[in-house]
Amino acid sequence: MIDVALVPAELPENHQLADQAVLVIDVLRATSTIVTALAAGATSVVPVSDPAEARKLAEALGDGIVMAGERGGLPLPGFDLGNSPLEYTSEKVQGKVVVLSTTNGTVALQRVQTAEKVGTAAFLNAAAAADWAVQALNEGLRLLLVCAGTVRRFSWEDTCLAGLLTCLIQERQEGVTCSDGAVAAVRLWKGFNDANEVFMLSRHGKRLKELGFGADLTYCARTSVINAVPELHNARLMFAERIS
Ligand code: 3SL
Ligand code: MG
Repeated sequence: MIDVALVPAELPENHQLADQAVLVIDVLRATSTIVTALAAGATSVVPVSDPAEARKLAEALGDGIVMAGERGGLPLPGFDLGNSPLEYTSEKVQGKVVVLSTTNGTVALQRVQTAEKVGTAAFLNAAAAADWAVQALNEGLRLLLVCAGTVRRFSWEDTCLAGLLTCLIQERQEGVTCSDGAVAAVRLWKGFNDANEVFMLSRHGKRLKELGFGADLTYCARTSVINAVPELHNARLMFAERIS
């Protein structure tokens, strides 16, 4: 079955996700940034919820670290990069470990660490994420798509991607059933032609535009252009094929 948590509050209280494969979705912008950083050659991305924790971890890890993240959409003081995926060029992140702290996306990632498998999805890697999900289902795992939401509230764009992923998974695997959350996500997604249209109605999309990040929306709307899935291993996200 494909299940969708429309907000992280739907996750089990005790965080027990042992028999599940979880795809975390924060289209605007954490999971778009994560997949972009790895595609640009970062060796891993370490998601942390708290900026102070990010500073401590970066100190402990030593050289080759990029401290990154946002609060209120804006770069954190003293950090090397913000949370705009367009900042993550190979000049800045190639061969580096990115320690990333964001308001919603990295917090959701920390809440699902007990799952058997954890990956991240964005429109950018939608087709690869659907393949990853089908493989997990074939391994006998239950599948949960977790929408990171915006400050604990429902997020339009994350739910639309959950809908697209559900459609792509069903195209690849016959007979997969859906929870009510997954059905709702599909209905929502089917009302749009593409991610650009989704972002035009999204409250957080509008906010990012006001903050001057309109180009991020155009970039994050690109669909299935990165053919890889960041996967969590030992608290670090790496592309699955780079994990030995
Ligand atoms: O909340 C998050 O994880 C961020 O992606 C939010 S923002 O788009 O950088 O404002
Ligand atoms: Mg978001």
